[in-house]
Amino acid sequence: HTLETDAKQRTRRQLNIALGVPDEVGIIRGSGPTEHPTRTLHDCGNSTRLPGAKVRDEGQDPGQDATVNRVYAGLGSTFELLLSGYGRSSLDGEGLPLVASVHYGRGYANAFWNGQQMVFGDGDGEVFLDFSQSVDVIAHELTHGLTQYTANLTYFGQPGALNESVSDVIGSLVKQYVLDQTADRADWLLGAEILGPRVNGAALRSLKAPGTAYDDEILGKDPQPATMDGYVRTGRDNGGVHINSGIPNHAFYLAATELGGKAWERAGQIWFDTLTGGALHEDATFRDFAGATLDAARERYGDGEELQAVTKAWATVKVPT
Ligand code: ASN
Ligand code: ZN
Repeated sequence: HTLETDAKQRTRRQLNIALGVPDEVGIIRGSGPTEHPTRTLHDCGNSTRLPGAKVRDEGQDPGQDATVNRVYAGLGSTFELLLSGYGRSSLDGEGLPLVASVHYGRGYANAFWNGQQMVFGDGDGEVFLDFSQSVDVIAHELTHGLTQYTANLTYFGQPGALNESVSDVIGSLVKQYVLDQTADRADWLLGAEILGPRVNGAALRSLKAPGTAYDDEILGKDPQPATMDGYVRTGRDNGGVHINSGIPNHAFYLAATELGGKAWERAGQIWFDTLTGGALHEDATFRDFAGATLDAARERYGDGEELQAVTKAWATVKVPT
């Protein structure tokens, strides 16, 4: 990654020299790809106005608010996996500053990407805890930004479920990267740390066993299918984006565990290449996406065990390629 970044910085310097711009101007933050994140954290103070009051800038030491500190660290870990794992400088590939707001609303039980920044609620404390407590949830929201700048998958039906799935996949990979876990040791759960005391469950979702994350009087049973046999046709949830994402989620899990080792390395690289490589249509179906992962695997690793593992994974979840 440093190669690409250095080359771009050299080009910029050449351009600055040609334009008669002093050299220091070329290294102003935000003027090109950076090797470090530029994070800004805001506190909504339980209001729903965004972004709220600025509470921490990049490079400032941790303060008293654990939520701010967790989100700051989670944004940093996600930035680091994108850069050191895949050579990408932030969401847009050009060092885009990362903005997040915490304490959004009162007892707000969700987190989201609004097209420009991340937003985190505190949860109600009974069903959901502070959404910053799972690093995979932070990375999930941030990945919606990455998708927006790359494949831009339409948030409805199958492309919507793929959009959700790549957020879960990279969410889980960031957790594994932070814990330095191999695929066989990972929990493959999304939001394991944010289910409250009144809920009977392990997490929001499971990539290893979709449909088993919770079974509860308040939330009901985890509705996710693991294969096309359980595909849910519905108009709710933007056409089931958080439901049918179980199918591509499970395909990733199968490919990653078949390959073994660190899931962000080969399986993660193939999914990253698929998302960012420009071959996907915004309205990609599961079949389109699966085909694109095979192309990405072949392109990067040739006709070897990677291609085999990915082919077998899609066959197991019954998505045709
Ligand atoms: N937390 C949810 C998500 O990122 C919010 C939403 O429904 N868009 O998927
Ligand atoms: Zn999402």
